[in-house]
Amino acid sequence: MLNDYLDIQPEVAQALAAGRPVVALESTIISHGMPYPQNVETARLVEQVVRDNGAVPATIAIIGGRLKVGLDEAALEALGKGGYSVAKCSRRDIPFVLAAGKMGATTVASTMIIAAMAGIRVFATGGIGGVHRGAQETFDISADLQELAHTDVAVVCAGAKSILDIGLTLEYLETQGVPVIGYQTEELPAFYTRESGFKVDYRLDTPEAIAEALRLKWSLGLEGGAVVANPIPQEFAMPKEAIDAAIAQSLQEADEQGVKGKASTPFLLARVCELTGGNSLSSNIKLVLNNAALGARIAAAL
Ligand code: PSU
Ligand code: MN
Repeated sequence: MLNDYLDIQPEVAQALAAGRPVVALESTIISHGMPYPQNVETARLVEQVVRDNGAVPATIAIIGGRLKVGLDEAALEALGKGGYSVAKCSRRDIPFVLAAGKMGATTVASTMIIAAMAGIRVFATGGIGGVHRGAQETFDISADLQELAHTDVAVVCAGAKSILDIGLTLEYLETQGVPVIGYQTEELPAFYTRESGFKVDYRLDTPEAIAEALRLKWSLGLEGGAVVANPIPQEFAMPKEAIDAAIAQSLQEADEQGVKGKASTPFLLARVCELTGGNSLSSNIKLVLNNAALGARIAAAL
């Protein structure tokens, strides 16, 4: 059993045993999603926001041959400082990173897997992986989508970045039976912006309504997760033209440099961040905090 490799921090284990709300958090966003030291500062802040909203945070990573659910200061620092030297770990990578005793930053997919093992149902992050633009040729479709199809964890995010093909991502989720819920919105947000031009499946306006939908889904035996899309607060949103231009340039550079496979998403995220200066980073931090708060309230309502 993989559970033999699971280390649940005492505070998290106690909360789970007592039925108190817990929110899972991922570590790829720390190691690969933001520069140091803002990544570590954000990881700490996110945990604090989860607490402020009545839940216990459980940041997930692979460290020293163990699946860690709940990290201490030193672990957050190591993941943040390690940056790209920390292995990006999705579903397929888990056993190899474990066996090697290496440090692994968990993506949405692998964080969902480990959260589910621990009994955590709600997970908050920035953005999910999806169907990449040009996937008709490259077949680049994130393992996150397949995980959402099968693993019973709701993922609170700010939608999908338009480094992805948002329309195809929604089609894939529909095929896989993954509901996309808009929190107080009918439109799927596109991470840095509140609009994407695409509709969500269901708009729900309270954490309680979202919790009730999830409870029903799972009690009916409808396995799999859900996407809870929470738009970035208006005051932190980026101008669409600036972000679109940066994304277009990043995609072109990735193509010219032949970047593909698991390197693709981190490359695009880093380039968009560089090209938009610090602006996109501060928007990114704000939206993650916003998602952490909603995640905690949904977990409390569950
Ligand atoms: N999108 C973001 N920020 C991120 C990621 C995606 O806006 O940090 C990370 C998440 O960890 C996600 C992973 O699970 O990238 C997806 O990578 P891939 O496309 O290789 O599956
Ligand atoms: Mn990919």
